[in-house]
Amino acid sequence: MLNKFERYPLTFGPTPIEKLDRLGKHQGGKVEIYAKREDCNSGLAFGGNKLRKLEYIIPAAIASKADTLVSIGGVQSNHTRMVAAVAAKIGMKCVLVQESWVPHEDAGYDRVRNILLSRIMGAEVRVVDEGFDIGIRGSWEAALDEVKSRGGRPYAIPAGASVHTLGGLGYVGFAEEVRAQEKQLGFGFDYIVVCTVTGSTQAGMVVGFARDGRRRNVIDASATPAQAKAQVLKIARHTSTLVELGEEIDDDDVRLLEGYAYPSYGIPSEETKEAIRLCARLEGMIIDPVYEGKSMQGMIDLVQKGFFPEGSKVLYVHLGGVHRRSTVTAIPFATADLEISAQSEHDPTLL
Ligand code: 5PA
Repeated sequence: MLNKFERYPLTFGPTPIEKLDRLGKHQGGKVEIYAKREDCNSGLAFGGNKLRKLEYIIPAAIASKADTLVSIGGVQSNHTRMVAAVAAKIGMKCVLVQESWVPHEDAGYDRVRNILLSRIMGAEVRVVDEGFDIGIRGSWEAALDEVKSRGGRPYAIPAGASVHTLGGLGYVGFAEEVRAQEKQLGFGFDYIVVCTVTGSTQAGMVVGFARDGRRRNVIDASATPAQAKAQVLKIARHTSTLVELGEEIDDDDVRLLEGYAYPSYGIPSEETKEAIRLCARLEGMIIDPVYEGKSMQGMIDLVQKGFFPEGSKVLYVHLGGVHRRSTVTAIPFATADLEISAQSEHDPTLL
């Protein structure tokens, strides 16, 4: 489905699928659990899901003769870390807008882990006050304008590389890769469990797997599931046209389980922390408290509830994510952060 699109390689190649035998047995042994290790996909700054998306976006950035990649995320965004790494690798400058997506009290929060790595990789980092939102943001548009006013040539990459017109392609490729691996393995997966926030990972999978008609389960970690679902559908429909899928994407194709994002984006519940410990102790596999901890918690809960029929093969997708909270405090859910901002009308690369 992707042959006609240019791809700039940023990853090692197909990611491994590993059986999580001890976790499966610990959960009662009725289903088989496997992990697709997107966290091990590249040598670029610890890798992760953004690279598959950026592989299809970077050729457009290069063709536009840009000299600066401009992107946005929370203070501890994995995505902005990946954009900084890619900019370094291809020899462009990088400006990152880091918003206050997660309430935090630890003094070093804006100086360590992901944001530190982005600075080390040479990105110009701006920390701003805005709260969580997966849409298009004024602070990001202001950063683009500023690069222009300095005489630079910015290339805009939206949050999570999601509402970029090519943002869904990477995970269409993921689906094709899994299909090829299933052939080698001699069996297919009945369910895929993955975490969604800005949506193009899930959207790409929805399109890539559409022809199989198999059920895929996706765990919301955004805590704004209505907005996330709408964004996944929009990206999936756009991407299905791009790749000439020839099939409609229905509302029902996007299955987003809302029960695990509590208490809010970025804050793990006790159950999320328990899932992280379990996975670490049984498998030595490290997952983070913002994204994969929640999808792991969701998968474990679904196994316990008997949601997956006995004998099912479940593929858990580990999308990467650097462990990023040293302390965790229970902080009330701030509804003021949930306003949906207007979409940009100016940039033709945005959906
Ligand atoms: C992220 C996203 P999508 O945004 O494509 O739905 O992916 C969710 C996701 N796992 C899952 C990890 C480790 C992720 O980093 N991260 C964002 C970021 O700014 O890092 C886009 C939110």
